Amino acid sequence: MLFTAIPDIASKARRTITIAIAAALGAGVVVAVQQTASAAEATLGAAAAQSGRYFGAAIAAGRLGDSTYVNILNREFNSVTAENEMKWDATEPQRGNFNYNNANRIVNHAIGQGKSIRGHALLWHQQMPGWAQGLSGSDLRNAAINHVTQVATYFRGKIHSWDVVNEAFADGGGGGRRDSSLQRTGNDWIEAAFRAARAADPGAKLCYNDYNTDGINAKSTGIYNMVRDFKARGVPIDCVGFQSHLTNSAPSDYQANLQRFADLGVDVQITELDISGSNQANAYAAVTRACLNVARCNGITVWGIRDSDSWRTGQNPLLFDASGNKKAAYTSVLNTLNSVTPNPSPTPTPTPTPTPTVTPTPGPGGPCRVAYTLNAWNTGLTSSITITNTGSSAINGWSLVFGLPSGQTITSGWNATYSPSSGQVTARNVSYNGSIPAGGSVDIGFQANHTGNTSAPSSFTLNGNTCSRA
Ligand code: 9MR
Repeated sequence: MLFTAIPDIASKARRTITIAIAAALGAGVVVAVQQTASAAEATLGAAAAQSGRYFGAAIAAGRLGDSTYVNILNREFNSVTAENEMKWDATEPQRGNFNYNNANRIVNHAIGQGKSIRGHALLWHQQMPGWAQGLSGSDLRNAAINHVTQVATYFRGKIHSWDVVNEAFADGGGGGRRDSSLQRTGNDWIEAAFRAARAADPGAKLCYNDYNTDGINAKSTGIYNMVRDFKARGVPIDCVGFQSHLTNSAPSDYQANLQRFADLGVDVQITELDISGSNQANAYAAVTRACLNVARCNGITVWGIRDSDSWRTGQNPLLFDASGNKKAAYTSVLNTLNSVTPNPSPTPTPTPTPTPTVTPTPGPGGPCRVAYTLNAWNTGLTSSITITNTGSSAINGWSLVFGLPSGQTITSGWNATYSPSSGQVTARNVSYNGSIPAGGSVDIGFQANHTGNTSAPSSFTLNGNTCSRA
């Protein structure tokens, strides 16, 4: 088996390609390779995984008893976000008293179904608990940073990306910060939150998330300038979330806006997509296409499953109707996701090679370092792996080989394909992270079942070179 974001996705594509290649060779033609390379996947998650991306939904713990809802969730999505259950008011209702019951209902469901989890949101000026609303100055700052540390530590290893700070920029033309009690603790509150989150969960991507930032405008430019400044000063930020609560269409410069952030060296994610209006299906396709066109766009999350689950009451902005039927917008998203060529792209050739070979790039002392963090519970575990290129030249195309300890079986993964699911595993780059500049790093990870042995692999080999361990 070969795993990308959820199990059997890439394996199906690979199987199809292999069969097609055999057929093509037998028939003396090769054109079938190209046709089957874009074989249609039947669900949003599987279709997105063809290019190493996720397709997620915001879900509510309170709806997990609704079988129509859960059937769609289990079938279609390979990432989930808690719509409200990981927010400050939900997780720390009294100061220092943490309650993860509802968040864990979502986390456990996701893990049980082999789905990855997007964390939302560590700090936001809304949905602060009453006790925190009454604080200011250093008292609030300390409470906020403690909250980040506690929550990110509790979920360490289970979250692929965290919205560390949500909606801190003002609407309107100024491009500056929004006034809030958090902002009044000092302009550095955002970077303090990111540093605390990194220390608590080094394996999660750390995102800034906001709305009305979907085109190039004063607000998105204010955020752009913050990200550029953070990158220049080494503040740990990995991604920017574009909520994309849209009406009728995406801004014409939607893709260009994503790309300018990506060009700063961060990933971009569509985090709360919903679109109302009569042009809905086209607009959904345009947003999906834009993400596919930006190599650093990791995935898309829609903000709810059925129209009846949406916070935009009466606007029907989602992909399924109130009865759980697929809408035209669903089909347009699925078709757009399926229009990509799976990665790695098979090239039509008279002697096709189904498995791409990676040329080892040996160097003195090994050109790589691996940091491996592991978080285990009863029968499951999550591993986060940071691969650093310690050589003096860029690595273009990589595969990381490691022996998974006995009893461990990979069920899902992110930012790489994993094959096979146990024993000697090879993790290969996906389309957007194949190139690691000298000194650069990529973060990958996976979830696995275990039968009691929760040890880490003892060694890692990148393109034939044994890596040092961080
Ligand atoms: O969808 C969420 C809704 O159930 C809550 O009542 C609301 C509270 O403010 O938050 C909604 O989600 C918001 C998200 O957390 C941040 N971006 C805007 C979303 C829609 O309001």
